[in-house]
Amino acid sequence: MSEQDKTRQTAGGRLGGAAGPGGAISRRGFLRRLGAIGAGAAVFSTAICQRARAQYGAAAPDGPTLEQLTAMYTDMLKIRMWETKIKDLILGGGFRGVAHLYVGEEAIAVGVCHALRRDDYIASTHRGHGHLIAKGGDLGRMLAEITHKATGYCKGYGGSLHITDVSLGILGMNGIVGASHLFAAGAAYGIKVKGTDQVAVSFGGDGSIQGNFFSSAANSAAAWKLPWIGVIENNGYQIWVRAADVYGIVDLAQRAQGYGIEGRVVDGNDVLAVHNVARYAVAKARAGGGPTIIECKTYRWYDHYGAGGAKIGADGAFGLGYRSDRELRDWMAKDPIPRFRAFLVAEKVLAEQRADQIAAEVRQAVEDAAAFAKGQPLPKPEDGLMNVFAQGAVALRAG
Ligand SMILES: Cc1ncc(C[n+]2csc(CCOP(=O)(O)OP(=O)(O)O)c2C)c(N)n1
Repeated sequence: MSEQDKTRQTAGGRLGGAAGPGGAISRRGFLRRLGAIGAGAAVFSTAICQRARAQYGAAAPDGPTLEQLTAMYTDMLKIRMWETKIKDLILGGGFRGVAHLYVGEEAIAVGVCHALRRDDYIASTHRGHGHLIAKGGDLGRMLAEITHKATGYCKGYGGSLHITDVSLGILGMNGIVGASHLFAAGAAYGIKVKGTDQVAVSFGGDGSIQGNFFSSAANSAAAWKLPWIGVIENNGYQIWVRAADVYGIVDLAQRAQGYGIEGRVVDGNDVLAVHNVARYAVAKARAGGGPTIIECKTYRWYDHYGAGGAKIGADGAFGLGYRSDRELRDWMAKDPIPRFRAFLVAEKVLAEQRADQIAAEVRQAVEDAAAFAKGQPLPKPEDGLMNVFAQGAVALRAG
């Protein structure tokens, strides 16, 4: 038995003291923590354990290591601070194009992507910066891309909506609502044909399950037992339309049943709850158990999109009237980041001082990314056709 295992056994789920960096959070500790978050009391009880099992099913017996927990916290901060920088650029008026901000939903991207390997695939949405950062996307190249610089991910031609890094398994952001599901199901079909144990995950909003893309993806994944995981980020709105006004069901994961797929509903503002159910779905898919659909309940803090030059209260900025301040404030009080930090500190995974230090390091990394992007050149107009056709397929003509 390793020292780490011994610590886990003797600590009986308590992460403090004996468990050092690299140690693992025990299942008991994890389940106790689910209760602590839910009931506001750090008391482990069999009832909590049973409820958690009922909710999350056959989750992996061991939770994430302390290093993984710290990395998850770091990535949540990266998403929050990087996107806050974009928001500031938008409101500052110096931003060209549009960006759909993910602030408030960080726990989903991080909970899911930290259950994946580098060679697993994700297919993302218009609101995808968070997914990309959680899968390892480079903050500087992403910022260069969304400010249309030549060294950005798409050489400055794609902007926010098309950032892709196949070397990290990122099949791209996508402005076509629902298409992500089809991309990932296609990748999952490829995995099945190749016979590897990779998985493919699609993210999509509550609006993404309305159409043919989702239906084709889910139906094919069920029929062929593909290693596909469809993550529905239910933030309650499709632009200004309330999900509650256009669905006859409350839990969108119920749709899974109609395809013969297992559906799960999880608190999308609880990174460990998301992570636990994602780990379960990934392990199942790797073992040939087929697809899972996971609905994560969450909320986006900012309006549907931000556009350069827009003013507060106008379309393309923040503070429109389609939702109440009260609703927004209630959800902001459920901010997934302080919630996770409080857990990490209470469980002695991080000291307050170390948590502050991580925040300072991330803030600096975002400033460095912004300085990098600012200093990069714009694409040359004469290079415009270079990335349109396969090289040599169409001869370039002068004049
Ligand atoms: C196929 C398609 N139909 C319509 C649109 C216009 N559109 C852009 S975002 C959006 C709403 C998406 O809502 P949801 O899927 O819930 O994601 P969220 O923006 O809430 O993250 C719509 C209808 C589109 N981009 N693609």
